[in-house]
Amino acid sequence: MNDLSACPLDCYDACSIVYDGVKLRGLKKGFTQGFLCPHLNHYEEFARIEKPTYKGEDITMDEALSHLKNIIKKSDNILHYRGHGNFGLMQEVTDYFFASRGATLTDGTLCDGAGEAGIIAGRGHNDIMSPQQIAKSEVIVFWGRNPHTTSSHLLPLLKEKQVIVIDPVKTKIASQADLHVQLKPHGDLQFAMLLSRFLCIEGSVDSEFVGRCAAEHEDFYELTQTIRIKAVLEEIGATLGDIGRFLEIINGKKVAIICGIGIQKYLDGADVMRAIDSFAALLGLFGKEGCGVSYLGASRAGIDSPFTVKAKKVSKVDTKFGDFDTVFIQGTNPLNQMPDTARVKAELEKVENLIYFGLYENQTSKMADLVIPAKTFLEKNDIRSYYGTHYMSLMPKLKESTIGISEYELARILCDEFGIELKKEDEYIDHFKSLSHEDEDGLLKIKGRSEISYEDGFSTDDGEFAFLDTVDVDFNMRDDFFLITCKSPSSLNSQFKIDDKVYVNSSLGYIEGQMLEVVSKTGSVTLHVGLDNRLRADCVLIYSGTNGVNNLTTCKRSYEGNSAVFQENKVKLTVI
Ligand SMILES: Nc1nc2c(c(=O)[nH]1)N[C@H]1C(S)=C(S)[C@@H](COP(=O)(O)OP(=O)(O)OC[C@H]3O[C@@H](n4cnc5c(=O)[nH]c(N)nc54)[C@H](O)[C@@H]3O)O[C@H]1N2
Ligand SMILES: Nc1nc2c(c(=O)[nH]1)N[C@H]1C(S)=C(S)[C@@H](COP(=O)(O)OP(=O)(O)OC[C@H]3O[C@@H](n4cnc5c(=O)[nH]c(N)nc54)[C@H](O)[C@@H]3O)O[C@H]1N2
Ligand code: SF4
Ligand SMILES: [Mo]
Repeated sequence: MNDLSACPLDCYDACSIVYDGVKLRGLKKGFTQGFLCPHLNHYEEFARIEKPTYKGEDITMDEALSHLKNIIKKSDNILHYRGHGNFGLMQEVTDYFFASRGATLTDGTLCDGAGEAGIIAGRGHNDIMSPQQIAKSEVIVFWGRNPHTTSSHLLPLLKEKQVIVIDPVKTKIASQADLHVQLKPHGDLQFAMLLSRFLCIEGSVDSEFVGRCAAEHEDFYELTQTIRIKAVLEEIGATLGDIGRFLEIINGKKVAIICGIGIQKYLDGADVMRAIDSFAALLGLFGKEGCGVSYLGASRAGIDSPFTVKAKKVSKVDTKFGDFDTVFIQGTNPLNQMPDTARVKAELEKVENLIYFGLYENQTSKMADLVIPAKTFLEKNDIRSYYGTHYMSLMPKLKESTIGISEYELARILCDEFGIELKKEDEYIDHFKSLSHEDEDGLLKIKGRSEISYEDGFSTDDGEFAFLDTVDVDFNMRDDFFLITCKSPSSLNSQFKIDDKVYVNSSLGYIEGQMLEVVSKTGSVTLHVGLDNRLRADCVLIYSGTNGVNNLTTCKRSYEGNSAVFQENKVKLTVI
C-alpha cells in the first residue's frame, strides 16, 4: 500500500510524500519531483524520546498526563511557548486549550519577522511568489538564500535561466552563478540603494509601473543619491563592476528575486528587505508573470484558525520565562535556538514546572521537569500549509505506534479535564481542507490566493508601493568578525545531525581541528575550527543548531517585526 502524506518540517519546499510502510519517497508529480532531502530520507533512523519522564525518572503516559493535569490545576501563571518543529495546523490545538485556560501565549518570531515587516511596510501585505511563477522567470536572484541547503526543489527550475547570487558565502549556487556578489554581511541595504541609483541613472526604471502605483519613486531616487558611491562600495565589499554586471544581466528580463532570511538577521532587517523591494518596484517586478520578490512568512494567508482564542502574549525573542510558574514548551528547543542562551537558561531555571513536549532529546528536554514524547507526523492526523507554495497537504495517520501522544489527543484530555469544549479532530481538519480546492494534479490549492503576486495591486493605505524613505545605517562594518549563523545541510535547526564547528577562511592561519574561543558582547563559545574558503576572511560561520552558537547572539528585538536578530553581534576569535 502506498499512502500519501507531506513533510512536516519547517521548510520552503512542501514535499509530498509517498509512504509504503517502510520508506518515505518523494511524489513524482508536482513540485516534489520525486525526491526528498536527507532529513526525510533518514527520518525514521533518528533516535526519539520513547518514554515520558518526571524529574528524570521514566513514567507511563498516564502518569505523565496526571502530573500535567495537577501542574495545570495548581498553576495560576502558565506560559505556552510553541515553535514549528512540526508545521501541521493541528499543532495549534494546544494554543486553544491553553488560551481557553487563561494561559499566556507568544508572539513575534525567531525567524523571518523583520523581513516580513519590511514587506508589509512597502506592499501592505506579503504575497509569496509561487514556484510556478518562479519557473517562468528568465533571471533568478538568490539574495541571502541558500537553495541547495534550504530549498533544493527550486534547483530543477533553474535550467536555462541566468542566476545572480548575493551572499557573503560562496555557496554552491554562488559558484554556479552568472554573477556572485560576495558582499559583506549586512551590506545589502546599501547595495540595493546603489543598484537603484544606477538603474535610475541608466534610465531603466519601469516608468509605466511607477507612474501607475509607485508615485514616490523620485523621492526614493533622491534618497539613493545620499549614498556615497565609492566609500560605500568599499565598505560593503562590492565594486562598480558588480553593479554594472547585475543591471546588464537583468536588463529587459523577467526577474525573480528570491530572498531568504540571511538578509534580515539584524536590528534594521525590515529596512534591508524594504530597500530590496524598493529596487524591485523601480524595476516594476510586481503583478507581472514570472517576476517578483519572493520571501517566506505568508503560510497562513487565506487560512483562518478555529484555534484562535484571545490571550495575553509575550515575545518569543526575549521571553521572561521566570515570570511564570509553569512553562509548557512544544515543538521547539529554546535552550538551543533562542538568542542569548545564558539568559534563556537563567530564566528557565526560575520556572517551577518546566514541561517539554517534543520528539527529540535536546538541551531543553534535558532541563525539563516533565517530558512528554510526541507522535511523529506518520502517527497522527494533520494538515499543513507552507511558506514557499500556495498549497496545503493532508498528513493522515499512516502508522500505529505505542510511543508518544498527538497534540490533538493531549488537548482533548486536557479540555475534558478542565471542562473546555473541543470539537472532533476530523472537524478541524475538514475546516482547514475546505479552505482549499483540488487542482488538476489533485493537490490542494489554497483558495483566494492570487496566482501572480500583487496582480490586484498593493494593500497599502493609498494602494501605492511605499518606498524606503529614510536610511539610518548604524552597523560596524570594520572591526572584529561578522558572525554568519545560517542553516546546515545536515540538520533542520536543532533536529537531526547537528554540526559542531566554527568555520573560518584558511587565510587567517588557524588549523583545522584546533580549539577557538568565539566571543561576542553577549557571551562566548569554544568550538573546533573547520576551514572553509567559501567564506570571506572577515566572516566566521557557525550553523544553526550548533551547541552554544546562541551564547553569542543578542536577545534584542528587530526595530520592526518583533523578530530575533541572530547576526547583530560581531565576534572576536582567540586560540585556547
Ligand atoms: N537543511 C536545512 N533546511 C532548512 C532549515 C535548516 O535548518 N536546515 N531551516 C528552515 C528554516 S526554519 C528557515 S527559516 C529556512 C531559511 O533558509 P534560508 O532563507 O536559505 O536561510 P539561511 O540559511 O539562514 O541563510 C541563507 C543565506 O544567507 C546568507 N547570508 C547571511 N548573512 C547575510 C547577509 O547579511 N546578506 C546576504 N545577502 N546574505 C547573507 C548565508 O550565507 C546563507 O547562504 O530554511 C529552512 N530549511
Ligand atoms: N543561531 C541561530 N539560531 C537560530 C536560527 C539561526 O539561523 N541561527 N534560526 C532561527 C529560526 S529561522 C528558527 S525557525 C528557529 C527554529 O527553532 P526551533 O523551533 O526550536 O526548531 P528546532 O530546533 O527544529 O526544534 C524543533 C523541536 O520540535 C520538536 N518536534 C518535532 N516534531 C514535533 C511534533 O510533531 N510535535 C511536537 N510536539 N514536537 C515536535 C523536536 O523535538 C524539536 O526539538 O531557530 C532560530 N534560531
Ligand atoms: S526538502 Fe523540505 S519539505 Fe522536502 S523533505 Fe526536505 S525538509 Fe521536507
Ligand atoms: Mo525559520
